[in-house]
Amino acid sequence: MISASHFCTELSRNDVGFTAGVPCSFLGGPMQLLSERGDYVAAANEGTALALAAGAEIAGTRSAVLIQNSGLGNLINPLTSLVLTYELPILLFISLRGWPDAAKDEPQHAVMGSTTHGILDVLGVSHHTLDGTEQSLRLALSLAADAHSRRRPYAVLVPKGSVGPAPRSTPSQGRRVDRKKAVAAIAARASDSIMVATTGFISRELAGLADRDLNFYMAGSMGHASAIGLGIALTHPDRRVIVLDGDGAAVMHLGAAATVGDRAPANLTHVILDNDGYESTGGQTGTSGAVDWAMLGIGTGYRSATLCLDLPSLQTALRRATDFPGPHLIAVKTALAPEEVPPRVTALGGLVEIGGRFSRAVSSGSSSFAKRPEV
Ligand SMILES: Cc1ncc(C[n+]2csc(CCOP(=O)(O)OP(=O)(O)O)c2C)c(N)n1
Repeated sequence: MISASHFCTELSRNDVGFTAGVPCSFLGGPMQLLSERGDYVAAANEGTALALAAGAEIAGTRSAVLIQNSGLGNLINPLTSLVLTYELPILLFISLRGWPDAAKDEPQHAVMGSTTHGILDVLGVSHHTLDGTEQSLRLALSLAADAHSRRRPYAVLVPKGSVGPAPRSTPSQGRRVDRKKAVAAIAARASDSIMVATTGFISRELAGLADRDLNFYMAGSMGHASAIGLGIALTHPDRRVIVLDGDGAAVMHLGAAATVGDRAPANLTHVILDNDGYESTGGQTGTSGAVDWAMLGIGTGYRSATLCLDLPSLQTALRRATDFPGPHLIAVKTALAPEEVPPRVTALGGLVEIGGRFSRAVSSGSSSFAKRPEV
């Protein structure tokens, strides 16, 4: 395994002076060390990360992005129409979830795991896959240096376990709501509402605490929870829809808030659990720190927007969201909790089955509660 510190030293030796990215646990070690030394910008999404690197590169600083292959889709537009078009030789570190054996990873990584190499080939981006040795990193970076001299981007692919972790330091966050308690409080108010829960620990927490047929658990497609909820709310105006989002996911595709405001469905409540980090991938600092959710909600056309700092204010906001027409945005400050890892959604069954169960429950109008949350 290549240590995170060796990885960062090699970046410096290759004159990489600017990095940006979106976390993957496979690259968590270098991301943490690069952030600590001030050389890393947490980007809202992978396309933004690449555009940031492109800006720095155009302005004369050798640049790299660090992303998970699930975010390759977010990056392809600036890769093709900016980086390749303007011949910007950016270095791409892309983790390989779902590879080499998709069956050994979560199902949402299967398609991208088996196609990452091929997508890069089709786009004409050369790549090298690390084998966990320092020599493979050195070889990849010398191939990247050669590509740089030809003004071509270069991708270094990072399989599981090839780059080491760095000690995690959990910032002191003051008094915040426990994630489990927040999810339980929201589930307890759900009644016969449809719930859509975002990628990662938030879906997993909801599935573990209060599974029901009317819950749709996202496993991938990070950042699209509010758009999925909006699609359901618009096509089922007679049903209440609660979207359970994370701050990292909400900012990933923040533009969806404008679409919610534009369509303004009365039956939609969008709850954002804001822990100021990407808990699901190791608690890295995110990019939502400066967001004022209440102003954002009102500014994009939600009918109400509330920031909750404790459980009673969350419960009040949820009550109001039931009593008055929406769309409502409710943000809750929750605590990072590294020791609390909820069970995987796939413990309940296959994603196709869980999705099918949800569709049937929505169209039959029925809901069956397998578990009731305790508040
Ligand atoms: C497009 C994309 N990029 C990156 C990831 C990896 N990833 C999965 S969950 C997650 C963190 C989500 O953060 P947030 O929404 O704040 O929720 P939290 O994990 O803090 O509960 C990340 C980065 C992904 N699944 N998809």
